[in-house]
Amino acid sequence: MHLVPELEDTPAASPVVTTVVGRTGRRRTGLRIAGIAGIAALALSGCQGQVSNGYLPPVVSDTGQRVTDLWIGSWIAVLAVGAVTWGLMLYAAIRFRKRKGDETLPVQLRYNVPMEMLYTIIPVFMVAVFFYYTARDEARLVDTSTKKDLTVSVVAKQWSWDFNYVDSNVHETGVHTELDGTEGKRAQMPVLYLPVNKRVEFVLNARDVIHSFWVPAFMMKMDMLPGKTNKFQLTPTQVGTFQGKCAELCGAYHSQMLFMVKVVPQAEYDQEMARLRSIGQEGLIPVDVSREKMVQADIDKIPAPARTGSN
Ligand SMILES: [Cu+2]
Repeated sequence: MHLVPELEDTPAASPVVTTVVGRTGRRRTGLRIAGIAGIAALALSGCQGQVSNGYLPPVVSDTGQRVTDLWIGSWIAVLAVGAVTWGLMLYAAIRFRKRKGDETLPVQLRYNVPMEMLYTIIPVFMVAVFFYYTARDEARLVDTSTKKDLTVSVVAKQWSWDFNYVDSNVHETGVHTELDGTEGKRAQMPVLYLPVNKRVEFVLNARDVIHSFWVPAFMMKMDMLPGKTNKFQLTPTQVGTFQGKCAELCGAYHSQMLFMVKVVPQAEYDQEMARLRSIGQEGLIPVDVSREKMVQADIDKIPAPARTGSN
């Protein structure tokens, strides 16, 4: 930055150099302004939500509000802590700044027991508060004791998804959709149908490596582990089409391990079940085609028709 005026002031610097430096400097400033404007525009336009919901997507499931509240509460807490910390830093920097002619050090606080206790107890207390609210909400989000209306056994595989509609005894099997820019590729993605306002239990398994079941709009995500069964329940409360994706790096085409979620009225859901039956996708794809051997306790968690073989 200091280079520009120095060069311009020095008679030895040739006019050519001066112009080049001047122009580059201007261009650099221009680029910087454009960059900042770009980032600001991106930040403003990229946000789906608003301050009131913490820039999260709108709530479309029964658990969404809980996640939003935890998120907003955490932000309020960290911003309050930040304001106090920045305030104290600023206060210390001004109050104890070096004054002209004053060569003495301010009072040095060393091994000050009350001070050290204070800055140990306060952070431990803050972490405890965060832990309490997180643990409380997580316990509710993974609670599967409520009566469910239907069960979907989701099986992840490199790099797609199988959906077993346990109660209707039909399945959807997805193949990896290679998104190469060709028109209509997205329409080939596997689609998970869910009836609106019905409590769904998702039973999650993986055939090969660790994947993660994630529907961003539901604000819920859970790991899918080979040889292990995970579960959670959720009620979609709004009709619509949402994106689903794998949220655990699982290999070369992890980023293309995508699916769509269609939350539809019960009648439309029943139609889809009938359609799957009519095209021969009756029955469930057993989890025993998985690479990993499972322990009995985890096999027991899988709805019976989708379990390993029948021995
Ligand atoms: Cu994956």
